[in-house]
Amino acid sequence: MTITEEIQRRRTFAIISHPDAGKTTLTEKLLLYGGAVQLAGSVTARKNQRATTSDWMELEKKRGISISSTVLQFDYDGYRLNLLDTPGHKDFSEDTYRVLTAVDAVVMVIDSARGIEPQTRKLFEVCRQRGVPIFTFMNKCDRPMKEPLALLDELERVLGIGAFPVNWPIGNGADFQGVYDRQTKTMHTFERVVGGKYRAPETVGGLHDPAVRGNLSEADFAKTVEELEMLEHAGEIFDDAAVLAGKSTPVFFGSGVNNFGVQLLLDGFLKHSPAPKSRVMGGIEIAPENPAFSGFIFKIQANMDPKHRDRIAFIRVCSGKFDRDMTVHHSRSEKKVRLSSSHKLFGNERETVDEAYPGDVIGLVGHDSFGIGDTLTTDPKILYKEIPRFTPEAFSYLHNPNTGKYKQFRQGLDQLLQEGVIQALYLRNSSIKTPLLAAVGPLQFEVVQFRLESEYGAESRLEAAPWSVVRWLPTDIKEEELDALSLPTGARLAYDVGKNPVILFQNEWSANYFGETNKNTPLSALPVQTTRE
Ligand SMILES: Nc1nc2c(ncn2[C@@H]2O[C@H](COP(=O)(O)OP(=O)(O)OP(=O)(O)O)[C@@H](O)[C@H]2O)c(=O)[nH]1
Ligand SMILES: [Mg+2]
Repeated sequence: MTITEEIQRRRTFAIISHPDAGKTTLTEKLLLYGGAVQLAGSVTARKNQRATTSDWMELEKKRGISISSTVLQFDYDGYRLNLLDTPGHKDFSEDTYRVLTAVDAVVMVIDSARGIEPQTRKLFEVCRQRGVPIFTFMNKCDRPMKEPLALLDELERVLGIGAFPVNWPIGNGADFQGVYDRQTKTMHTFERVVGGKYRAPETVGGLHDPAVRGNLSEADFAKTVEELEMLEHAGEIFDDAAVLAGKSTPVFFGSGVNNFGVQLLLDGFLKHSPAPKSRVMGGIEIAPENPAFSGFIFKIQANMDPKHRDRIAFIRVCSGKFDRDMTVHHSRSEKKVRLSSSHKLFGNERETVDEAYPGDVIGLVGHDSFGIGDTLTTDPKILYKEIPRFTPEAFSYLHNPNTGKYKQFRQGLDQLLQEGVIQALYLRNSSIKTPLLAAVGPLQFEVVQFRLESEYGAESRLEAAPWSVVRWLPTDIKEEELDALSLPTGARLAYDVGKNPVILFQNEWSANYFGETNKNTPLSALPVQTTRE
């Protein structure tokens, strides 16, 4: 296959939504229908223990929520898919936002009983800014759902995006039978299978075919026919250009847990979603066919495999071909590095990969100098600046109650810090050696504690810190100038890991007051990305 053919068959996408809409469940069902797993590990299989391929972390299985994004690569119907399941909770959104820089399209999952929820709206906004094409899956139609027309209207009204229903639900809640595919003009009715582990048996036929109608009541059938006529009457057609520009979203209905409509979503997505495109950086366009290999690291994760206890840097390949053992330029260290340990990923399973193409996400092991946002390339002129930065809003001290285990505590914390989901700050002129952790949301601290214990055998104790706002000072500020600053009550000076000075404030008001009264010392709400000596 030529490089162009390899690129054309790649589909790299993320599944996003508000917590609990069913992303992980849908991911598992896409794997089932994509032939990547034989049996879907159902979330509901055992009451409090879930077994899905993408929620592999101990705490995810226990809580039944996603904490960290997961990469799943598999082949289906001639395509190579790189699928990323993301966490919905806002405390973990930093990870989700980074994933959005690495994908070419998203599937937005909506709980049809709830409609557009706040976190979906935020994620949608990021996709729109990046111009990422969005495909919508109206999930949980097996529960009493909102009227399908009202859901479409919500997409248009709340998100301001055009919505094109590719298929339409037949029945609703307990009477949900399947969907009508408007493009092929066929009814697809499904049978429920226990736990949704296997593909749902499906009957396909024309709208008026009595064999396909299942248990649909006359009233429901009449309603479906009427709605379909209305849609036809509106005369809208599928507009590929508008979808690729992120101006219109194809809408699919179904139920992930019951496997209804999953195949139609998968096939529809593959048909209409884009292959990897050029990326623009600093006004220069880098086409995927560019002969130079290039990519950027968007995620780091330690201890994915308890057998190995190492850290993986996830890189999204953007141009050229990756060959194992190749030597590349590493942007952060400005050194040449040889990439010998490369893996394709499937949840927490990995397998050595010898080559990769634009669109692929691969895992690199054994490079402690790699950080989030770094570019790896054979052409040092290429430098990606894709990774967004975040302002922490939660602060807490992390104590080590067991001095005998200081080494495990420190090593564990350092490795988790490298993953970039928490930051450590150090108070200036303080004898306190306890790290002050900063994160987007407090749940992240619980994750750190749990992982320190389960992955490093280190106990820890959290202590609330009195600040809620952090601002970065100019990087060229001198120590004497820091001494001379007059801070509002309760505010403290501290340093981040790059030794950049910051001010911790008790609240927004106090930060604003400082800004007003110290016009010569501009503060930044976003972390600076330099390291001071
Ligand atoms: N009734 C019904 N329940 C569903 C459906 N899909 C998922 N669920 C349930 O919804 C709950 C949440 O599902 P998940 O797949 O974990 O949701 P998620 O979006 O991945 O959640 P986070 O990753 O934590 O944001 C689970 O209890 C699922 O069994 C569906 O089609 N119908
Ligand atoms: Mg999930």
